[in-house]
Amino acid sequence: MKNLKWHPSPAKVSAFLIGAILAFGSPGFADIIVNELLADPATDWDGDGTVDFMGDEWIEILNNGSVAVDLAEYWLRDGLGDSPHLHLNGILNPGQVRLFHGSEAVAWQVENGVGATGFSLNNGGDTVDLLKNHYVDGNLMSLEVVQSVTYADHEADDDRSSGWSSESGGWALFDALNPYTGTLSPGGSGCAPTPGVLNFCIPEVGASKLYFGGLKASFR
Ligand SMILES: [Ca+2]
Ligand SMILES: [Ca+2]
Ligand SMILES: [Ca+2]
Repeated sequence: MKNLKWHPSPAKVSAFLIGAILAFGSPGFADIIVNELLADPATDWDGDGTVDFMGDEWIEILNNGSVAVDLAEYWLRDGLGDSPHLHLNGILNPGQVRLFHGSEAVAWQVENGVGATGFSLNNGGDTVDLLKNHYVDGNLMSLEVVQSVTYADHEADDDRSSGWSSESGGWALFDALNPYTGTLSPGGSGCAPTPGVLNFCIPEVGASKLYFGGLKASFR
């Protein structure tokens, strides 16, 4: 690990000691959680004019707690490797979500000299870890896994997202843009992806794409 510029206190940490508080492909129930993700984009989700397998992946983060949280305490990575793919940023108020695109991860990686792989969300299924700074006596010592979400192959097909559903109370597949008719779990919900807004079910594909396009613009 030759370049630690992305680390806030590089001199104090020579390696990441990941405290594995692994949760079960289910919520770790920290206040900050991975709320929804899209691993196989077929749409220009980040709005840069190009559909890109890396830049248009996205991960949505939710503040499920009762106080505002500084996202600079948090990092994201996929299931492989020790190094995070993105250092989060910004203040997230209770009940709010924030969307991070793969292109944002690439930009951060390039800026910090740690490659340019984006989130690297595998289209055959993968795990997304949410990491949090772990301090000892006020010194940042490691990053610990506070939530680990696993998605399956059929969740990572063109423009299908998956995430927590308030309707079902569990992990659900949002497949309105590319309906899933198989029998694997989670099954198709007929609901559209909801990047940048809370997960609720909008089945009308055309309307939802327009609607979220407007919402995304207003959230940025
Ligand atoms: Ca992918
Ligand atoms: Ca794009
Ligand atoms: Ca959402």
